[in-house]
Amino acid sequence: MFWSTTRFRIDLSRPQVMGIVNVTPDSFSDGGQHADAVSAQAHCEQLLAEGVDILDIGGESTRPGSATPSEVQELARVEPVLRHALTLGVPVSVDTSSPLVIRKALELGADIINDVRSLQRPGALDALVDSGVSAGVCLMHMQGEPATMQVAPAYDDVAGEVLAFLAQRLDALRARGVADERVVLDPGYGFGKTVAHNLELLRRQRELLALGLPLLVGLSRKSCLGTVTGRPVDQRLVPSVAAALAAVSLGARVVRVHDVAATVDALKVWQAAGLDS
Ligand code: 7PJ
Repeated sequence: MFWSTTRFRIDLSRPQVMGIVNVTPDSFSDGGQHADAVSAQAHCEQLLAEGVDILDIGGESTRPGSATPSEVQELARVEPVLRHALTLGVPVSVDTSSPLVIRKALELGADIINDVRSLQRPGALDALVDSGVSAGVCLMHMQGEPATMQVAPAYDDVAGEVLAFLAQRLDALRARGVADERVVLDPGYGFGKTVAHNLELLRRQRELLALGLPLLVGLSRKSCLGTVTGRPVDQRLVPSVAAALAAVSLGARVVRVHDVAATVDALKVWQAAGLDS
């Protein structure tokens, strides 16, 4: 199984580690943006040294309760880091829902658009299609919007509803000529889901393979791991690696993580044992 992107046809027969690069400037410090771009560029190199397969650059914090930056602000954060990342020889993904950022990222040569809103913002799917670039896409399920999604998440059948949503978004992309080989699907752990929803979704994750597309999973440091272990966010390395292995053993082909070195090590053991999804 392969993931077809702008410059790379990514071989998913080995589980891939997508490393998270957040570019969220310190709003309290003037000129912090430049400093943040430089440190994010250094972070890309650090992740590369740790064995990352794909870099994922994001300028919008989608943590629960967070405010959305303007598109221009988001682009200013992402662009210098994206330019640098594109020189490093690995596929580069941009974590964005903004039509402006999608358009500009594809102009610059980004390999993948990773959108937690599944290209539902007005103009987002147009920006992808009109670019003429055969970039990869990650479609993710979210109930609600980041500002309010954790207030009262509700489902009758969490796995069934996530699957139905992803199927509907996949159809929307197919209708615009986006080939299936460019698309991966993501259950969206933590996005409008209680801890019980997340755990049920993980247990039933294989049901999401029904569409025949690869799964990408992000559980790294998420609050459900904090609830299960009682650990604050800076002590969730072990829970995150355990979650990544669980996700891969339940069919995920890409794991989106903060702790690249530890995840790469864990997956080496999983692979050496000849285990498969
Ligand atoms: C995800 C994401 C995820 C995908 C974020 C965080 C919140 N993109 N962007 N999947 N999470 N595809 O990392 O805690 O789970 S931002």
